[in-house]
Amino acid sequence: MLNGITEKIDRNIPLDRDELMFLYDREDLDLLAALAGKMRERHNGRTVYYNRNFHLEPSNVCSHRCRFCSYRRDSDTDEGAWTMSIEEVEKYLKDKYEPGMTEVHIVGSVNPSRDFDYYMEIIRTARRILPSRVTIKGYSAIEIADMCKGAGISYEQGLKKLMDAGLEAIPGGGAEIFDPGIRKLICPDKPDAAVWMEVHRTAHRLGLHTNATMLFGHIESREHRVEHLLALRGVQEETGGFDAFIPLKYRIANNALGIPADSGGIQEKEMEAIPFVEREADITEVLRTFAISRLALHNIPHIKSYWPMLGKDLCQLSLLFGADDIDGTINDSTRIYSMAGAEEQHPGLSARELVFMAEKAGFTAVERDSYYREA
Ligand code: V47
Repeated sequence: MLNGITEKIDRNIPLDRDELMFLYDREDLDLLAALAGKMRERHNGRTVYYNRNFHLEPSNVCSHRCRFCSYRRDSDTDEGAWTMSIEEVEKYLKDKYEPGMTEVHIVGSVNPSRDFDYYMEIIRTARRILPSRVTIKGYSAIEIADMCKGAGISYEQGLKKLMDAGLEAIPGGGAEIFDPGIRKLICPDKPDAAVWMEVHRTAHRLGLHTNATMLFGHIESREHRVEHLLALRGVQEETGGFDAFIPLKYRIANNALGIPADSGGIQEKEMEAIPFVEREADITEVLRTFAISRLALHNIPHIKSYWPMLGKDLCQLSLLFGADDIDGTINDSTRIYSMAGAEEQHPGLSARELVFMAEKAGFTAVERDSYYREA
């Protein structure tokens, strides 16, 4: 089977489910590195992309009870909850923006006390405050679906309004794992895969650039991951609108999925029978998953390795397993991953440090904008 697989990779023919599982289950990581390296080289040569960016997280109050999330709070009165007013958003943007930055990444949450206009006003404010070379990338497909539902408008109408306000790209969040059985166990009230995909299809039709993610290393199997990748590949075949795929390693701290069901009081009664996660994916599984992602998604140009989630070392190593993008400077502006136990409690790196990471791993660092043009 291996000869056939190598030939397909050389000829850019998509690998099928069995071939991907055959590779995933092999012991020899070095073979996966070599095959994924071949495909990354065809797409991106020896380039590693990075950008100068920061995040805006206007609220962590969210009506979805995703069991993997350490960040969400039920209501504004809970300890650790925050919701910014538009004035606070404006002040935050002015404080965090530094000359040379090219992207702001906005994470929405599904805050039941905020409506479509609040989320639209955030985008409008960002567009007003930030220079035009800063791309506004914001709101996951799930957040957009919920906002549109709340406003009683279609995804197309909602996206058009957000685009009029200044939205230019959509991040890849909310995809989690598409398999309905696993999805029900880890994020029971989140809209399903079909909703996530329909928002992205609509966005692509309207000309928005978007990314895709997969949350892995919890209770899903390798088969579930391969199915997820194949579903994304299918959407990409239809639309060609995904720029990058980001495999997100599940981090275990401070969330219900990482806590034993018998630890008492933390899990809701009806969730007692639900499996929990004892340990995070080890380094070999993470690298394997990067390689398989690169190989499965022959039609998505970039594989992003997100250092605030993985830590710098693992991020750097993943460049040898198919990743070609290490995201950005971040400027200590995201809390989702530090709250879930990621190594960097105040994630921020200088552009120099990102270049160093890429070059020490044997690649050429290129600063990009949100559309992978040289910045
Ligand atoms: O959908 C939440 C994940 C995602 C945990 O498009 C967790 O450039 C691990 O979408 N452990 C949101 N992961 C983040 C996201 C993203 C990140 C970086 C770049 C881009 C991009 C998009 O974060 C969620 C969920 O899958 N997440 N909690 C956790 N405990």
